[in-house]
Amino acid sequence: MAINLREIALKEEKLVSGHRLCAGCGASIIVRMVLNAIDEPVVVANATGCLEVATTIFPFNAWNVPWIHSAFENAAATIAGVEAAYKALKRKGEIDREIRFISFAGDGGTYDIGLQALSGAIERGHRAVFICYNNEAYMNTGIQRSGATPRGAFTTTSPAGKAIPGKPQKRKNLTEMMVANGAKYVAQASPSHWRDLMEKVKKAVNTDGPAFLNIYSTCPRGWRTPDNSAISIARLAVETGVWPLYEVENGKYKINYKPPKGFKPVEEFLKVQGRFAHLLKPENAHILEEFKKDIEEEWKRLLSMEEATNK
Ligand SMILES: Cc1ncc(C[n+]2csc(CCOP(=O)(O)OP(=O)(O)O)c2C)c(N)n1
Ligand code: SF4
Repeated sequence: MAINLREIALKEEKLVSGHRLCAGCGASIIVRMVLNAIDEPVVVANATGCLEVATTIFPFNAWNVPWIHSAFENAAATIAGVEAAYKALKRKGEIDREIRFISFAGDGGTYDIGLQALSGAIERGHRAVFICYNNEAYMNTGIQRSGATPRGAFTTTSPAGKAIPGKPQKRKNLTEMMVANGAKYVAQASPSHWRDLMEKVKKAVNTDGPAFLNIYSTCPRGWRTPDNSAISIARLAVETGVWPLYEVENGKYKINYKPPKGFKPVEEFLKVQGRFAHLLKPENAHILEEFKKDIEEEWKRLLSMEEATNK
C-alpha cells in the first residue's frame, strides 16, 4: 500500500497537459493524483462540469484512459453500467483482466443533481469509486451555490450584501450520507496531503464494493484566490478544521489528521479568499461565529464517532 514517489514520477500521465482548466485549478491536480495512484487499467465516467468541458474540447482530449462523458446528473449510473457489463463479460470468460472503474463529478454533480444516481449505484453495490472533486459551487456555469457551498460564502446566487451575508445555510454533509448509504469505503481527502490522498485512492479501488471519495478542490476563479494558492489554501482548510481528513472503512471511523497544537484560527483560511472577505467585517461577526460553530460541532462528532466505532 506504500506510496513510492519515484515510481509515481516515472509513470505515464493519464491526464495530460494541454487541457483548458484555469491555471491553479484543483481539479486537474486531483485527477492526476488519483489516476497515478492506481496500478490497474481504469475506465472513467465524467459528469458535465469544469473538469469535463475543459479536458475534452473537440477535437482535443487530455485523457489517456478510456473516458465516457455523462450528463450532469448520471456519471454514477454510467460507471455502474460499465461495471455491470464488465462483470457479465468476466462471468462468460470473455475478459479476465482486473479493471477499475471511477466516476468523477463536481459537487453540483454529486451533492445535488447527481445524488440520485450516486445513491442508487451505492445501494446496488457496484464495485466502483465515486469521486467528488469538491470546489464548493457550480463553477462551470458561473459560480452558483451548491449543497456543498459553506455557510457565508459568496456565490452569484448567494451574493453577500444587505439582504443576505453570503449563503445562509451550512453545507450538506454528503460524506456522512455516503456512510449511511452503505458505501464500503468513504473518505475525505485534500491534495495538500497528497500521500494521504493517494493511499485513500488505493484503498478505494481495492475495496470490494462501492467507495466514495470527497476531495477538496480549490477554484481560483470562484473562490477569488491567486492562481498559485491551490495547495496552500487546501492545506489551510485541513489545518483550520474546515476540511477534516478522515476515512470510514466498513463503518469504522479514523481521523487521519489531528493538529498537534490544535487548529489554526479559521480567519487564516478565510482572509486569503475573496469569497469570504465580507465575513471578516464587524457586521457579519455573527455568521463568522456560526461558521466556527459548524467546524467545532463536526470535529466533536468525528472524535466521538472514532471513539465509538473503535472500541
Ligand atoms: C440537467 C442539467 N442542468 C444544468 C446543466 C448546466 N450545467 C452544466 S455544468 C453545471 C455546473 C457544474 O457544477 P459542478 O458539478 O459543481 O462542477 P464544476 O463546474 O464546479 O467543476 C451546470 C449547472 C446541465 N448541463 N444539465
Ligand atoms: S472555474 Fe474553477 S473549477 Fe472551473 S476550471 Fe477554473 S479554477 Fe477550475
